[in-house]
Amino acid sequence: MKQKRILSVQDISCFGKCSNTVALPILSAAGVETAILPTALLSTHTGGFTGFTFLDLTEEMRGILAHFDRADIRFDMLYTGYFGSVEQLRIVADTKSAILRAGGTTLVDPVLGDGGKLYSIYDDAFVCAMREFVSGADLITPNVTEACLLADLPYTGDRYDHEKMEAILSRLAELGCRSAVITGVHFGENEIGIVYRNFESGEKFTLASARTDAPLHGTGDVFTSALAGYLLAGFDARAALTRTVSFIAECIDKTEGALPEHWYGVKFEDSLYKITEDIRKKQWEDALLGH
Ligand code: PXL
Repeated sequence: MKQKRILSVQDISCFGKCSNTVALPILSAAGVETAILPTALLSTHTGGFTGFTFLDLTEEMRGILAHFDRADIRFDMLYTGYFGSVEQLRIVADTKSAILRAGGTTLVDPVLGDGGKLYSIYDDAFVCAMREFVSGADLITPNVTEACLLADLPYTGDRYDHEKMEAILSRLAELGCRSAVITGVHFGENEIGIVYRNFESGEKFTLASARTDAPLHGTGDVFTSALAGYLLAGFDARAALTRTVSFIAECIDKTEGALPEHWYGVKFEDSLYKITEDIRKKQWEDALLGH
């Protein structure tokens, strides 16, 4: 299979393990050629650090995308995460079709907030702009807070509630994305997982693993990066999500063993081998079956 190429559109937080500093190693472990379009440069992420620096890169983004276009650089997947402004969402929406190769897909992690709260740099106008941005996305990966914000429904906690989840999903379908994975859903006391729905085919399932009590910053970024890697390797949604959930569970286990020093993010490095192994195994199987 020809090597896949992805564009990861999110900030660079120099320290703290999120956004592009986790997307690059995880996607590389998945064998994907990874380019970045940084939205901002921060000294650290904003989840628990104070006094961080923040350089907005909106103008640079225009220049980088224009250069990609002149140089005919195109991608198999556009993967977006943390944006700095509504204007940045517009810049990427406007160039989306030009930078994707034929058959290219869009994976949007609609980073807005967590624990029922909007992240400090965002406001209602940004949430409205994100609702528009997810329209036409092949897959979105909101956590429960973000799903409620997109659906314009009140956040009542991360606990799974069938009626509430159906209401959220039907609003997400109305926004025009093709499929959604809602992450960080609590199934009972001891399980955490995801709810998947494909709005076109109707495919749906939930997956869960043992629950941890430590809400770790950047878990969503590690999750979506691993998922992008598995999808680009050719796994279908269920197979990709099953492996992603198991990868995250191992990463979180390792992080918990390193608390409290490692409070700022997910300790994913020791588990990267799992992604490489899963993908190698699939390649061998596909080669044997003559795919
Ligand atoms: O993980 C999402 C994220 C990404 N980038 C920055 C953040 C956050 C969440 O707080 O602060 C800079």
